[in-house]
Amino acid sequence: MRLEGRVAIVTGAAQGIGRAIANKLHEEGASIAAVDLNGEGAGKVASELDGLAIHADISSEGDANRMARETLDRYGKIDVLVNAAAIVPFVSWDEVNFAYWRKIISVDLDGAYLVSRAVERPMRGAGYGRIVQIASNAFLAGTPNMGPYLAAKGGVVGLTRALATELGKYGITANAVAPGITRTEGVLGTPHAEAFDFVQSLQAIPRHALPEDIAPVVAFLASEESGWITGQVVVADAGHVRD
Ligand code: NAD
Ligand code: 4PL
Repeated sequence: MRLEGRVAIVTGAAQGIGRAIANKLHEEGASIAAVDLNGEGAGKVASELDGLAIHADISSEGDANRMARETLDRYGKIDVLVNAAAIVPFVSWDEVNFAYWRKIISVDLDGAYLVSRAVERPMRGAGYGRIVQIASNAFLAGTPNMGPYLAAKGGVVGLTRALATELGKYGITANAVAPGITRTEGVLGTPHAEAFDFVQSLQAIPRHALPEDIAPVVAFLASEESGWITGQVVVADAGHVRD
């Protein structure tokens, strides 16, 4: 129970990797604020975990600030932010236009900034915080059909380094977990679903990744005991990409 007495916000908690993270952090003792654009899905997860559901769009500054406020109203503090909400696109490069580029950047990068900023002030006041972004090994591998996503996730790595530098003096760490292709509702609903066997052939461990393979890595970085690690990206992909 590494998170006993802790309060954790998890964005993208309605399904997939975010949902597995919410479950894991709750299992470790944390109170959970489940945030999602899918309000019904967030409500279902929150009720399973006796947590707080927040229907919010992370790309909206007003929603991001309301997310922090509602969590503080209910639980009185924010110890952990895990930002797992994102659009995971499959789009050929020739189909990418500027409006689509902006859409992906606004959720996958601007959203990461907005939710981090929203929790920063209460964490600073408390002198403690753990911020964990979900990046992707696609940024390292240069995975096809995800152009704006690669750019956004690279930006998330830069944001993570900036947050670590700027907030370390307040007792706040910032890290990212970079999963490889993982069996989630989002990805299984796209042509990425056909890539699992190929990617498996590049992994050291020959099976498909599940959201439950990612959640324990996040739980460690969300815990007090990871306190000497900050500004890092932990790749969790069965050895697909190695730097
Ligand atoms: P998913 O599509 O299954 O779930 C994403 C969740 O985020 C959904 O519930 C969706 O409603 C929510 N969401 C989307 N836009 C939002 C917004 N603007 N505001 C609030 N909520 C929003 O995705 P997943 O595969 O579970 O991915 C979760 C995270 O893991 C993402 O950051 C993704 O980039 C990352 N990731 C996924 C994979 C993979 O292969 N599944 C690999 C590497 C990284
Ligand atoms: C290797 O982040 O990292 C497909 C879909 N393949 O979302 C990802 C790889 C996908 C990835 C990702």
